[in-house]
Amino acid sequence: MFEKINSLLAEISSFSAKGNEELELFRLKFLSKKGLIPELFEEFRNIPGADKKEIGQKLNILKQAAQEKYNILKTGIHTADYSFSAEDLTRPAFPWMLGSRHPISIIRNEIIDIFTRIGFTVSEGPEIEDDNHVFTKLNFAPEHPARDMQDTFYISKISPEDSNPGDILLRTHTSSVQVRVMENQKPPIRTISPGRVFRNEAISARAHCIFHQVEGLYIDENVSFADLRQTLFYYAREMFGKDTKIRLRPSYFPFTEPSAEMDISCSICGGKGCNVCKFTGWLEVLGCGMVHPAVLEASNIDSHKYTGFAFGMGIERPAMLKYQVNDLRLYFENDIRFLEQFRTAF
Ligand code: 2NM
Repeated sequence: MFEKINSLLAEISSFSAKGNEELELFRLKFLSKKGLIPELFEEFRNIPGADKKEIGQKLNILKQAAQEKYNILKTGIHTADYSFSAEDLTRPAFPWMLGSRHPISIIRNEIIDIFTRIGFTVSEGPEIEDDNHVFTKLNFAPEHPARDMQDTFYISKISPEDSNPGDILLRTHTSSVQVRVMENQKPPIRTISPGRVFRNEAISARAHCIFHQVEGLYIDENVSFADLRQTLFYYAREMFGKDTKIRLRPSYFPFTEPSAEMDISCSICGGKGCNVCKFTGWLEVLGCGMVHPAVLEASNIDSHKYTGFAFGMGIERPAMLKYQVNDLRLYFENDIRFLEQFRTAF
């Protein structure tokens, strides 16, 4: 019996398991009810009294060794699985933090997507501009109030009264990009220009000195106000939902004639009247009109052959509507707690 116990002890101490299956076979062989160790305890009953004490001690040592081996291998296999996956160099790093787009970029990309689907290109231009591209070629009169230093950030201006075309300023709208497109391309022109614009305004929850615009321009032979209306109707339905209604109200801009402002039926209450639409059922979303012949001629486009429409809209306001943001300043502070709430497509 001594020899038997010793050889089992040797077998147990040199045993190692490659996986849970081998370990289970070990348990069945030594420790289970019908295993070798309970069997030895059964034999032990018939051992003569003189040897009983020593063999009993030895048996207990054997049982302990088997149980300890089993416990160690059980946890060991668990750790071994862990380290295997930790050493798998094809695994991505963990935790894998996904970034998020800025809400202004999400809306801008949606607008770009809607217009590129119907053949518009995207054009960009400088944020630092000259007086010519921002005002003069867009039919702003020399004394137009938008040129005033109280509205426009001038980088160099010879004198506040002097609207010298050489004056350098921060663009107040992205129409300046479209002037550059008209100077450099021949009709047909179908383009939108998204970008940052700058106006000298006091910063508050509802106004900021930097904001974002998308302007659109379509020039060809026989472009009509009906084309303008249907294009913007398409845009409104894609952007705000297929049941959206539009209405056009007469307005005035120096660069378009006639000019209009477009309202959509309130996307919050569906036109019934609520806080957001101030109980009118309508929300103002953009300005538009037929490009003024003087604007076409200023960039050498024959206004007798070609007509066009143009429109301009801010991005901040629809983004505030869509995401229920009540303070414009959040868009510019880049607080991570704000930005990480916009994990979405685009
Ligand atoms: C608006 C409203 C109406 C506009 C005009 C032009 C250009 F360059 F063709 F003359 N671009 N964008 C325009 C027209 C912008 O924003 C409220």
